[in-house]
Amino acid sequence: GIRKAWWKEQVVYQIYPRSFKDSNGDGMGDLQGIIAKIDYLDELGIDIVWLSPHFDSPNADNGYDIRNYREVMTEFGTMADFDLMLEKLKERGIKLIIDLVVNHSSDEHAWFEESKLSKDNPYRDYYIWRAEKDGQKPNNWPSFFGGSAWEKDNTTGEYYLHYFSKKQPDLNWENTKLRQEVHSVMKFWLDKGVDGFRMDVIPLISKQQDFADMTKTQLKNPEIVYASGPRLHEYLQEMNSEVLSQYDSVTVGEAFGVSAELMQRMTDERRGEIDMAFLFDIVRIGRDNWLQKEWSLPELKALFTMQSATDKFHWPTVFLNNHDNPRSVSKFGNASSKYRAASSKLLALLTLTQYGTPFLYQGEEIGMTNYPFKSFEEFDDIEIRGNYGQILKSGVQAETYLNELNKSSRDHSRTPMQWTAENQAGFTDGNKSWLSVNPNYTEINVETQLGDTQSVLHFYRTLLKLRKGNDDLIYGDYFDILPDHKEVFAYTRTGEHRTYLIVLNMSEQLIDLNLPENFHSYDLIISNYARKKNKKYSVRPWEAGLYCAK
Ligand code: TEU
Ligand code: CA
Repeated sequence: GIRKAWWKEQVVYQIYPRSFKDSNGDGMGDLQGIIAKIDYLDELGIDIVWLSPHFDSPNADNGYDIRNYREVMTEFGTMADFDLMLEKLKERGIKLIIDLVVNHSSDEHAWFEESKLSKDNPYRDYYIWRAEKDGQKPNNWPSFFGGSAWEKDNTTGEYYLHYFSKKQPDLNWENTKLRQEVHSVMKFWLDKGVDGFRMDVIPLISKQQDFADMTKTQLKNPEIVYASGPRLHEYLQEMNSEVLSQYDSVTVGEAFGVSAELMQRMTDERRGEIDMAFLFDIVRIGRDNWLQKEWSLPELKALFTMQSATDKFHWPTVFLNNHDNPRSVSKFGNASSKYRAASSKLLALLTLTQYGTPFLYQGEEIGMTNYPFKSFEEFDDIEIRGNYGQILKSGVQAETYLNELNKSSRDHSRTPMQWTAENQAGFTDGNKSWLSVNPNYTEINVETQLGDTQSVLHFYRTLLKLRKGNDDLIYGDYFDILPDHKEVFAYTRTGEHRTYLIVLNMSEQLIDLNLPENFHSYDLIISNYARKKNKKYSVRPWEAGLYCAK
């Protein structure tokens, strides 16, 4: 059978600190804000917090550009605040994993400031420098945030590589010294007591050493080329034996640009690399860059089946949200006032009964929705600011682009957490927030939902309780019983003791389901509809039910 592990049985909650809770009225979330909400997290029932970057940073990409890996971002507080937060989390038995962003650093990192001084500086090889080629950039590689992945630095006249913004130069993992620095940063935090890492764009760390131009096809998805460097597995194995194997920790890699096959190699327990990975296939279904196209339920189901069909040496993650993607209720559910609550609960049931470790994202537990962006000025994201000009120049109408961003932008998930119906949603005591609060905060907020036992928040709490320690739901076999149904997602989880049946109507239609005989005697455990119905398996709009065999 499957090897049991604490991180397979627990539920992770991602905090994007700048948008979680502001404690000092400056409009930006901070660590004291998190501390103030630990009771809330405890009562919600999550087990592990994943904290998006809290390190010293000039914030070109909201902390995903680190200036000092051993210091706390001034805006978020001090190391003493961090230590206190960790201690308070531990008191409640909540674990903490932090973001390891080591494909690149900030261009303001001391290593980079040294590196650019001269070609023979001892830190030169901490980054990737190349000379001009025939008066041109070293190759045609693009940056995800617009333009070329190469930036010329005038001090030496050479170019440095940056897959993301030019404020995020890529680190040179070919250099043993650099790898040792990373290991030592990891030990620094593990020794403080953190329980592991979420590894930012980890498959990108090993670079194709021929630095060959990409073909036209490759240029459409450069991440595939970037993620298939020759030494990735070697680096991960080294990191594991030098650092991770010496701690009881958990690691989850962001598998950007990675095929299911490559992911299997990274997370195979026998290989000693990382524990889990985030595949993008589900969260980005129908996405083509900033375009959000139509997708079908059978396609989505096939992805869940694929994830769960791994052998006993792999363990998947389950998530529908994070700080890089729109709000799940707006993408997978129905954010209209009529169905928002029901469909948010349906997605809760989906996320918490699938095969794999669930990762929730702040605000998901109250059904926060996408933000209604009306103009480009309202966006903060460097990805949009960097690509905007190029996209419009290519002939795309501004209106079309804005329309698509209203479905796909990363900023949807970055608006402040909605705590109360008061000014600024109770996120800050000040008069403004770094990114606007979603205008629906008077309706969607924690305070209101705490007082309503039928709320989305209470549904999450109930499910989290139900899942805790339930080996059948956690380790049980996954089976999709209606893979081709276009509206209903129905599957079973069969463990040693029990079989659970999950029936999710992902449409606004009333549907008469013909489920096989053997399911007819199942008992309803939990549903997002209060009223019972006469016919057991007819499913109402966005109805979600968890059933169990007698
Ligand atoms: O994300 C990488 C990633 O997969 C995408 O967000 C990517 O930036 C974009 O969609 C490409 O079109 C990680 C972090 O989660 C993200 O917040 C950072 O901006 C990025 O790496 C750089 O560190
Ligand atoms: Ca603050």
